[in-house]
Amino acid sequence: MKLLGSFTSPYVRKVRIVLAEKRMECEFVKEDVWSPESTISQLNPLGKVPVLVLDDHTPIYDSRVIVEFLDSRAPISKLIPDDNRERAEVKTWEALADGTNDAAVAMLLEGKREKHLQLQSWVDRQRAKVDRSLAEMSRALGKNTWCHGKSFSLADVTVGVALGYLSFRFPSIEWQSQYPNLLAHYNKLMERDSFKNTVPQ
Ligand SMILES: N[C@@H](CCC(=O)N[C@@H](CS)C(=O)NCC(=O)O)C(=O)O
Repeated sequence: MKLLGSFTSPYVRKVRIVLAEKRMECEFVKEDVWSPESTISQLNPLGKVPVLVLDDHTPIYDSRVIVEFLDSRAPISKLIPDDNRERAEVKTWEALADGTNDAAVAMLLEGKREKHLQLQSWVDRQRAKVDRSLAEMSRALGKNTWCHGKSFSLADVTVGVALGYLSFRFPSIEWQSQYPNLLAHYNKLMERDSFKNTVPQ
């Protein structure tokens, strides 16, 4: 298997963390999707990473499909529950965290446009999504040890990735002081090798 991606993408980091948690070997191939030389669209018509290429050359995307595939493939450290209702709850956490990343990425890309082309109302709309998502993550985590149930799951992976991405790209968003329970959770996640070894850079 080969994973195509970048070291900065939060969606790629999610997959790398899942691979590490499940102790799965996978070659990493650096792919710059913004380069004119990128051939990623031959594997994923959407032109996005991550893409997991299986040994028989079948490409799998996007990150949600990849992590579900990996989780079902190896029985150790199950990250997505089998029970239908519980699985939906964990995947709702994933949708919330991925959506936070979507909004943050949209803000980042808008900020890269020429100043006179940037639309403040668009940035504000994305920022409001980030703010509401952080509030919801904090509320739903409460004083619990894990985001879902009694053990580490994909919910924790995705929330940790989203918080890490905000710290990396938007240090001015001070979620750490606003939501001490998210900070404590993030610090706990950062003790895991899977998180430590995939810090965006
Ligand atoms: N929903 C996708 C999002 C993937 C995504 O947006 N990746 C970004 C990198 S952070 C990308 O490849 N963007 C290139 C583009 O939008 O053209 C997933 O979960 O894999």
